[in-house]
Amino acid sequence: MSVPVTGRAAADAGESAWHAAWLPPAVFRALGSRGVLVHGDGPLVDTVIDEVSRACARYGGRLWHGPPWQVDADLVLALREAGPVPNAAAEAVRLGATPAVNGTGDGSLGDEGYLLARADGVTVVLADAPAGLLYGMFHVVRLGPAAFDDDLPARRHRPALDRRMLDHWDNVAVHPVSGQVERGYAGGSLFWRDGAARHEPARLRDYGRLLAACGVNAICVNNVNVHDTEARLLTDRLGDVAEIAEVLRPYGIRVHLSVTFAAPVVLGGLPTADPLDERVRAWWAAATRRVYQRIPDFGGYLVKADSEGRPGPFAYGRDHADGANLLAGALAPHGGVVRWRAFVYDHRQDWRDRSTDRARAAHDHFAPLDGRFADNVIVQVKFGPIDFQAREPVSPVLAAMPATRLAVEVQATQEYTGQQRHVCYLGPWWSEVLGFRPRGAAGGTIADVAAGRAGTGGGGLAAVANVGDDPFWTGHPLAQANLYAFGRLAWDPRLDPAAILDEWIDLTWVPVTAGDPDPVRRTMHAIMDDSWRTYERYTAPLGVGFMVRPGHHYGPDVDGYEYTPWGTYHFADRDGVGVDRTRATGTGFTGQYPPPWSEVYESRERCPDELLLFFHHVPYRHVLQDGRTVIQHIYDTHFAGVEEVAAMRERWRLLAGAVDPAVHDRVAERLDEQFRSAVEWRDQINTYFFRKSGVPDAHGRRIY
Ligand code: GCW
Repeated sequence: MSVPVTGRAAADAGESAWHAAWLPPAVFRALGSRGVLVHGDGPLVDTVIDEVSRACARYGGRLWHGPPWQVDADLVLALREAGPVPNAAAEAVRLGATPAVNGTGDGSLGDEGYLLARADGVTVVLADAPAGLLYGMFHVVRLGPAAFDDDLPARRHRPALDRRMLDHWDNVAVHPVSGQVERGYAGGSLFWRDGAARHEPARLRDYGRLLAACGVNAICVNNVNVHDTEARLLTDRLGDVAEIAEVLRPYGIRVHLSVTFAAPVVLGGLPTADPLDERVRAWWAAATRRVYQRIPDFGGYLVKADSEGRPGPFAYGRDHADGANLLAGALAPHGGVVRWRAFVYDHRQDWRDRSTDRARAAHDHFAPLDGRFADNVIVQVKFGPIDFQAREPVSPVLAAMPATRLAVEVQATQEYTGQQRHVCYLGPWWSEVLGFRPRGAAGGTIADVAAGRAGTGGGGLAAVANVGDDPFWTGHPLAQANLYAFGRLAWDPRLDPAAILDEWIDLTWVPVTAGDPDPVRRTMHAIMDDSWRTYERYTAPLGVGFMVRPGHHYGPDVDGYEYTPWGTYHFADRDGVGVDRTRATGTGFTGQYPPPWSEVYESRERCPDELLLFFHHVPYRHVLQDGRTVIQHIYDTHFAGVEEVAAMRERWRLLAGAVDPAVHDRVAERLDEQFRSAVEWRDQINTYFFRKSGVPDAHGRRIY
């Protein structure tokens, strides 16, 4: 029998308390059993050498990095600038002389790109900068034995997005409401515990390695809600940030910090944080200079301002451009950026007031500011207009600011998608968002917006991290795939999410005995491929969103937010449900889109079914494009969603004995909870709408 297991970092690190996630030692077998020549120097090259030498020590290969060069290499990893490569095949590739790489060989590879080719029985990775060599090495690892096939095509690889960032919502001090990690479902923080830095470089190093292997190159180490203790990371606790930067630097990861806009007041003792005040400017300039003295490659600041009660420029009669440009000015001399979040709305709305629409808020605030932001400001926009729901339209802000660098923010931590108790593979959802064309078929994609214009670079992709000190990193072991997929989609948004899942499976679920890995692969796909849609089926219907329990946001509560100040309503009554966001009779939100979507969303008939209740209030017997009534669709999807979860659970049960028992137990326990929760969702949603509408299920199934 084949016995795939996840490897354990413990195998390398002695008594580590965490599993390896992807990259257990066994995935280095193909590379580690060969002759490998590394040509070039630098800190990141040292990381490559370290990886290769450990793999070779384990699997009997050889590593050369320096004379004498009597080298019989199967794999050459070389920096082009290091000069002639002491390997004829690789040198020919470097000179662009090998026919196989004509047309790919001498183009620019950038700071992170690489050329991967096969020539005369040698696999060659060439890069112009050390990060490219590291990414190229991980590519070879991903390919496994196929990296050494003679028909390996020669190709240049460069990331589509320059900035591929994880935002940790980790608090230094345990917050009375949000805890150690706000919206964290994977235990404590990797960086902080009970008010202090953890000082655990071994695990952080492993984390950096996982991130580099999927392409992440930036991280923010603290929550965007910056409380008192965390504010001081900018000043007297800066050493803790420098320590994290030190550990992650060998993996090409630049550290960023969330700062409070009120810092000049709360840390600097100034009477004001007014962005146009000279003393305030001077304070930020000096604080930022000190940051760069400690952390020369510091990435920049992340700011949540005038949002959900955080301080910001509004208090001084200034706008978001004034606020962002203040910090941009302090960062510019050092090459840093400010990432200014567009998640700004009125969280003290009166639910009786039908004229205020939370969906409109980010566009209302930010679109008029287009063109006013400094070059090193990135406006970071949540992918949807509300808040990381399992279904929302793409935010119209992303089509409204052509003169601004925009970053797209997604949420890997599963706040609204099952909190890492439910399987919900988000690759397909993010891929759909990134491939959306806000100006219609002839225009660019959201990924193009994140990539930015040539020359300036865009804001890239950011995800709220889903990782903690849990032994499986992400609480639910299968939620690791979301982290992996995030990095890979940020590198290449056109990748097929199912193919990404294959990569993750190959790199994580390694057979320890020769045997057929297919049952594991098939089961993973059967459980995960469609799991986001399954989650959507048994939760809030047809794009209406929320319906979660207030506060913690887990489990169903249809009216939980209906009479609150948060602006997330569904307006169900005896006749129908949904939010009228049309220009004709509603809040006018559809008008924030360019054509064709302004017209498509405005029309009840043309609006895609899955977003109908986001844009329209319709009668229960309204007939969808799929031919069913809204009410029957609600019943059908909720029954189907639960059945799908039951099938997932059964599939997983059959893998007992074929995967590491600790992983199997953890997933099984989570699937039990997912099933219980899905049943609760089904019964509450179906019962609620049956009681409101009085319309029975056409199939006579049990509704309470
Ligand atoms: O959805 C909300 C979350 C908050 C979060 C906020 C944000 C960090 O519930 O926990 O705060 O979004 O994105 O700023």
